[in-house]
Amino acid sequence: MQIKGLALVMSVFVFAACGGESQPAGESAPAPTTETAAAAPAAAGAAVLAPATGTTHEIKMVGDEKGYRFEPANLTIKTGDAVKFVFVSGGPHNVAFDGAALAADAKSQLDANFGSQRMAELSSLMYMTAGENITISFAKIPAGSYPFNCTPHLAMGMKGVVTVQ
Ligand SMILES: [Cu+2]
Repeated sequence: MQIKGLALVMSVFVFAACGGESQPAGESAPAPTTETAAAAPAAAGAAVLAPATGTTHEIKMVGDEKGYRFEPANLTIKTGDAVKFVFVSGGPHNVAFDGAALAADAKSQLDANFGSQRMAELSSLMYMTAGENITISFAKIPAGSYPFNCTPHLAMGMKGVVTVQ
C-alpha cells in the first residue's frame, strides 16, 4: 500500500514537472532594454568644465554692520567671461546658483564650471577666511539671467544675479 501510494505521488509529481516543462519558453518577459536605452541619452548632462576665454569680473562676499551682501549684486558679463567671488568678511559664505531658474543645458554646463570647488549641484565650498575665492567660468553658458545666493545668508537677502549677454 505504501509503495503504491508513493508511486502515485511520484507519478503525479513527474507529470506535473513534465507539464511545466512543456510550457512554451516564449512567455518570458520581453527584455526592457528599449526603455533603458531611451533613458540613457537624457542623462547626458555630463558637461565638462569650459575654461573662461574673456574678462574675469569680481564680486565681493561681505558681511558687516550693514548686512550680508554680494558687491556688486548685479553683474552683466559676456559668454566666455568669468566671475571671481572673493570672501571679504562676515562668513561663512558660499555661491549657489538657482537651478530652478535655468534650462537643463545651461544648468549642467554651469555646474561643471564650478570645477574642483563644487560642493553640491551649482554650489561652491563654504568660505570662512578673507581672500578665499572661487572663479566660475561662464564659457559655453548661454545668454540669460543666472540668479545666485549665499546659502547661509539667503534668508538675510544675500543674493544677486549674473546676466550673460
Ligand atoms: Cu553669506
